[in-house]
Amino acid sequence: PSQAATAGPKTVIANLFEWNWTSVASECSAFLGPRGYGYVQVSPPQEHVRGQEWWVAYQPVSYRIESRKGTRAQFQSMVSACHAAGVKVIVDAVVNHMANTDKSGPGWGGSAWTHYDYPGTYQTQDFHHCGRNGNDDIVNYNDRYEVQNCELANLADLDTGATYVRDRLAGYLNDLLSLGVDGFRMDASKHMPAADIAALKARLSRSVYMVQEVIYGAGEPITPQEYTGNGDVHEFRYGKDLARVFRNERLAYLSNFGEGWGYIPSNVANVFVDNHDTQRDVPGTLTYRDNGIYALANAFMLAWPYGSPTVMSSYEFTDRNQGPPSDASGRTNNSTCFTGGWRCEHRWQAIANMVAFRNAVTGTGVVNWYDNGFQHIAFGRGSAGYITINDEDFAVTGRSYRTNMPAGRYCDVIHGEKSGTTCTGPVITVDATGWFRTDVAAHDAVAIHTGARI
Ligand code: LM2
Ligand code: CA
Repeated sequence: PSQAATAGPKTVIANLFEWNWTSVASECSAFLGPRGYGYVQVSPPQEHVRGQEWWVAYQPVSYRIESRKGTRAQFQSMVSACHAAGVKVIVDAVVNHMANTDKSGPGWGGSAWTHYDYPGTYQTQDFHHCGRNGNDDIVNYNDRYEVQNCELANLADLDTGATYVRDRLAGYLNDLLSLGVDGFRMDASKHMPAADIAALKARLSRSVYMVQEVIYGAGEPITPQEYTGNGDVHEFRYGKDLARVFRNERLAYLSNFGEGWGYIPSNVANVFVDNHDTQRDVPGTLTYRDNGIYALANAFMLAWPYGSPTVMSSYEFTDRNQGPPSDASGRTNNSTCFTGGWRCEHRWQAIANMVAFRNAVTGTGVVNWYDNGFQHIAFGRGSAGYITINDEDFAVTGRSYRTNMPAGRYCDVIHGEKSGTTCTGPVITVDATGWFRTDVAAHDAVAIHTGARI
């Protein structure tokens, strides 16, 4: 059954972490487009060091579009397939650095390289050599110069202030734009001055969506706010605080979640419950391993009008370095959802159907907030949608909820798919005064919106 993508701009991003290009192409037409996702974010496409670990992708050795995830031709047809399905493509752009000394050449596609020497691309003078800490590594995050000029995990740090380096990086980004790419997730943005990113942006052949990775750190001199002039910024506090609220505090506290919590302005914030780093490295992060609670947190994110949301899609791992399921020669396997380790959170019913909810409620504010003081909350979005989330250990029964929605019969999209005039799950009836009555099981939710009226 298909949940038709509804009115409103499609702004939700699906992060298909480490998926190969052929699989991304299929997913755009089979699922992301039809369900209303606006963007797919893909892992770094440039040539990288060899190795099984996922993080080889974050060690560029050349700007050939040739990686474990596929060839340039496969990348190109992926972009075309996604566009045909109405899905834009965001590339994870690694521009702060090249490789480190863990691995040695040649790269995935055969390019020769050694530390600080990438023949035809960069030589030693194109890198910062910050002269700190004995090995040029970043140690002190309270020192702006060090964070931006020394080496992140020993990765050769590009002199992004230099004209040659800026031109070369813009050449890479413009090559991607020539292949039809729509946006960039700027990796390690905190490690580059905002002005250096602005200089890259000014060299782009057309305007694109940009989201910068600047991890908020309490008391640090480099802040997410100083990058908002270039475009969106990941608001890392959102997923961290949301996990704490779900695990240890009260959902009732979420009534002013967002700017009220000191975050960057909503219109420049990109948010997520987890990303590829936090799911591995930040204790307490909500991930696919939390199953139903993870789904509830994502449903809340998609229903709540702060920032633009990214839905993570993961493969299972037991070791933080473990790469994606791959064949004997190291090429990433096709992603077959729910088997072979591919968890496909973006397809979970309670998450996927809330994408259409978000599209349907675009431009509306929160109305009719309710909470019980603890783990049961409910709110509407204008006259277009309503959700109630019950994270108590007990069911909430016999309650009625007040919406601003038109009277009618709606499919509960947390548990059902609208198919024509029927719903495969519970049907919710909103009466002439806007009220509806429903039970909500423990650790569950009920959501309705005008795109799923039956
Ligand atoms: C990022 N954002 O700023 C990415 O989101 C993050 O995933 C990247 O780290 C990082 N910056 C660099 O692009 C990953 C991974 C690291 C890995 C690096 C480079 O989290 O563990 O570092 O990619 O491949 C690896 C080893 C690490 C070692 C390092 C240098 O895992 O143990 O540290 O190489 O040898 C000494
Ligand atoms: Ca840097």
